[in-house]
Amino acid sequence: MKRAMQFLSLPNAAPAEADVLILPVPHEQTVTYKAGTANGPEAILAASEQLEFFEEDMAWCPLQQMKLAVLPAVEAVANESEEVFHRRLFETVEQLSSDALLIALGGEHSITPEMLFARLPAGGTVVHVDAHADLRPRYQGSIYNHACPMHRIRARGYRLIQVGIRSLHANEAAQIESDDGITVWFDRALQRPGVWQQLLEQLACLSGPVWLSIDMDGFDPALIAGVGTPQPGGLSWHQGLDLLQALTTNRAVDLRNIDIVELVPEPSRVSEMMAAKLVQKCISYWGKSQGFAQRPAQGSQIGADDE
Ligand SMILES: [Mn+2]
Repeated sequence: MKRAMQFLSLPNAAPAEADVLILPVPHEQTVTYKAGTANGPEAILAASEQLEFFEEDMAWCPLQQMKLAVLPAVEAVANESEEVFHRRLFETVEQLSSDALLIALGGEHSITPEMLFARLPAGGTVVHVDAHADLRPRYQGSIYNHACPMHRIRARGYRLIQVGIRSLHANEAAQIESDDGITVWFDRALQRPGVWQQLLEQLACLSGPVWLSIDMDGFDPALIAGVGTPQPGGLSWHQGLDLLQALTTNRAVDLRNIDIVELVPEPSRVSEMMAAKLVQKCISYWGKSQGFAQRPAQGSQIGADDE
């Protein structure tokens, strides 16, 4: 039996008591270019062993105050249909504590809709970082293809803010043009002076429940080669953190759900390290915004060897 997966090598808290839940979803069914995203969650968690407990931007050790649990992975079983797998993912996520910050690790991007429908049934906004619009109604015969999640999400009425887009079908471009519920920040425009700031201002004005869905190919592949469908251009590391900070410092936003998907481990291990560090930033920025720094030191790190 495989040993339980951990973040920062720390013991897992009881899920009911955890402030942060990490859910590995090593799902890979509809990959179209580079394979390997099924190995993403394990590689990200393994890379996290190399991170410091101290998070330098917020200047604290978030897991001194916060409890974290890595949950058992949700994986497809043999001969299971896509529909049954996604139903099972919905049911698993629906049972998780709604107070905790959920960080789901993919796996391919097709995992996002059911988790969102389970966690935010009353609606909300999806901030979607990606090279691709992912608005196809179906692809290669399936609505569960990794090219389709944002179509499924938009069809249920969630508002979409897409960031870093630089590859899409003409029909997706037409939908974006005609649909007031979708705001797209195309990558080429976003990298011009002033436009990035306009995006941050939009995020600072958001309110209500927000789901942050990060396809790692939204970042520049020069930084992160380990993605299934790389595209030139893309966000810098610091832009990614600016975006996360804009959402976590906005008190009108309830950001309790993040997915980080489409990572494909690669020999240099830079890609999985970047994803692991992004998980740590999510925990730190969110935890700081929730006032955990003022709470007693009873987090997952207590008792762990810090040398
Ligand atoms: Mn993508």
